[in-house]
Amino acid sequence: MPPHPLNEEQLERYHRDGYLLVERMFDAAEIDLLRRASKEDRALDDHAVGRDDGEGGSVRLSVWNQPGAGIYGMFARCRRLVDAADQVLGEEAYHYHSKIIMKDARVGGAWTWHQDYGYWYHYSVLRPQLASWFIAVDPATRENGCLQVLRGSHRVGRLEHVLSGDQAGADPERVAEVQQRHELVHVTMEPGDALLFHCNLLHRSDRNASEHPRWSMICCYNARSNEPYKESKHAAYAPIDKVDDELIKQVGIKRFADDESNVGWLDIPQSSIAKFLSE
Ligand SMILES: O=C(O)CCC(=O)C(=O)O
Repeated sequence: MPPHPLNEEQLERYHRDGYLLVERMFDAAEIDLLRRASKEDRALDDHAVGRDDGEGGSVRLSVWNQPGAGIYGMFARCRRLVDAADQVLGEEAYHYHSKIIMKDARVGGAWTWHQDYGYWYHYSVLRPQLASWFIAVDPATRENGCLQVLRGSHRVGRLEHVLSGDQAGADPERVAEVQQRHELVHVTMEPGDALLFHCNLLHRSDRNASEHPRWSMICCYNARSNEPYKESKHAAYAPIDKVDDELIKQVGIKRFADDESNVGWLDIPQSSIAKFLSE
């Protein structure tokens, strides 16, 4: 039985609200290592895909399917995150994919209201039994486009997603109704804070018009029994080789690994969902 990092009250909040914010999930040394590694990482930059927001902004993101043995893998595989994912999914969680969102100062684009499962449904995943950890690498403020969520909106179930420019967003008519009934929360975060959220939670963010970058890492987990029923964009089941939390510092300090090369970068636009929506 894995340890249970989340207590009853936290679990209850996650299931009620569709998200749980854990402050200082990672300490200053850990998150500094992630920040330095990601900002100096040529491979991350080389594999970044730009996504226009249709409002003049653009956000860069790099996505990969295998957690790897470098510092990104240490975050995605650390017990703190994975044991909590096991808990909220109610069974063994596996790594579905990870990404770094590079929401740069002044130009970092907005995200429209969407549910992750609005996308992942189209990648042959049967049930909305997935969750993601959003880790703040930089401070996330209202000014630099922090994540916004509609509290409890995961309970409305999967909405249809429609294409608008490069982005697929949840059906605006439904979103307007959900907004009347569910509180809008701006999730401001300090570096090292982490937000665990349900794959049907409606979320968005504003353009980063500030002078401050808002980078984050998102690790997505699926339930073992819910792996895609056929080969798809993101990973099929493979057990996570969990690592002790101390390894983040050990690997991070050893550094800025040259061993991230085989993580299965996805150099394709996020909007590949367009393929499904236009059919
Ligand atoms: O970084 C953000 O503001 C939103 C990212 C997001 O919603 C996603 O990657 O699905």
